[in-house]
Amino acid sequence: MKPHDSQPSGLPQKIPLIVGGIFLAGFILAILWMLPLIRKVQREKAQQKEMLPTYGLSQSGQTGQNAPVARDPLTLTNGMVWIPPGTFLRGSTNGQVDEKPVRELALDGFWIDATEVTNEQFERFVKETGYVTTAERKPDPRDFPGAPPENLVAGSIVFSPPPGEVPLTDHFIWWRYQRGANWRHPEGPESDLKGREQHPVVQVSWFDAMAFCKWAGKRLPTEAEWEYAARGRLAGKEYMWGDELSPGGKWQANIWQGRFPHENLASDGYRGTAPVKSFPPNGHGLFDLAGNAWEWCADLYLPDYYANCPAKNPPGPDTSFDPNEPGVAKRVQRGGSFLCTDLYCGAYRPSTRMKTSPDTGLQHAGFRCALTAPGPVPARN
Ligand SMILES: [Ca+2]
Repeated sequence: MKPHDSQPSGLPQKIPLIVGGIFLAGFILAILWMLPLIRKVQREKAQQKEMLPTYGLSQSGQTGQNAPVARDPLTLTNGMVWIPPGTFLRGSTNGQVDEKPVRELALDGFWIDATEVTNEQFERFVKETGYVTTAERKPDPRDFPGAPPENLVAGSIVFSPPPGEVPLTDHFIWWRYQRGANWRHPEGPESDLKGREQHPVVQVSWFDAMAFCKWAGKRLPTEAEWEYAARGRLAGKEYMWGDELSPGGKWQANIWQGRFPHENLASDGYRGTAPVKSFPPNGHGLFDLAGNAWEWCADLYLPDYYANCPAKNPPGPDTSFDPNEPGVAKRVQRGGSFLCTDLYCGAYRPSTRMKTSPDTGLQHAGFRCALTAPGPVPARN
């Protein structure tokens, strides 16, 4: 045996070991990098599982300060409207890609609040339960690894219009995180709710909306229920009131007039939110589904859910994906707000879909409740 056969150079033999070592180190580093994200997703999943809607009236077995109050089922429908069972065409052929395909859905009957939940109603819930909303809590450092502690302050997102025209492609230009903004102080610590008792509550996360619903013995509407209710018996119309945005020059919803986001003409009478019922109801007698405040739905958001969902009582997908922000499980919001214009957003259309992280509060977003319960007893002749 030649010496060089028995004593080959060490390097070629070690190459697989070195490559393997580099790969292993990279893998470990990737796991370490991903760990906070994985933990956050796990926490959100656990939280969302805990907050799943209660379909029906049973509220037993809850303890603690956020326990729902036992209520007489007859009082639950106070201020609610019965939406009879039926079929409707969901989606739009001329909207965004996630509004397609248009499909006929069949829904059971259900109750839905005639208006958005108001500040006065939300205050009663907070007084009775001591509930603290997401925006009032200090952000968990585990959700924001690397963030300086001084930046981890309770707050929420407020509209911050620029002085002049800006490209409409970057919404970060007109939104900012405001320390101390929450449902009691929608625009920040200097603002309050005086005179806004009948305005929709805003700056509430999906979790806050779910907590309110539990307390009230209600639930959030599914996305299908919301659109069915919003269409108000009008099939295939562009808006909830017909095909014209402001028939006869009369505004039908609290939305934006002027050039967005710097010119707020308020020709509908309101620069921000309006008291609920300030605009005409739709065909079901429901107010402000279009505009005023966005409304949380129960569903997770999935852009292609319409193509694959059940045709009867679709409950929403069991997973979420937003191509614009992969990795964040989002919930659906509907109806647009006082910030929507035909030049931007346009979400006062009944088919427009929005998706938002469930822990996010916004100055223009609230909710209304739904309820599964028997319909009204027909009047005797
Ligand atoms: Ca609304």
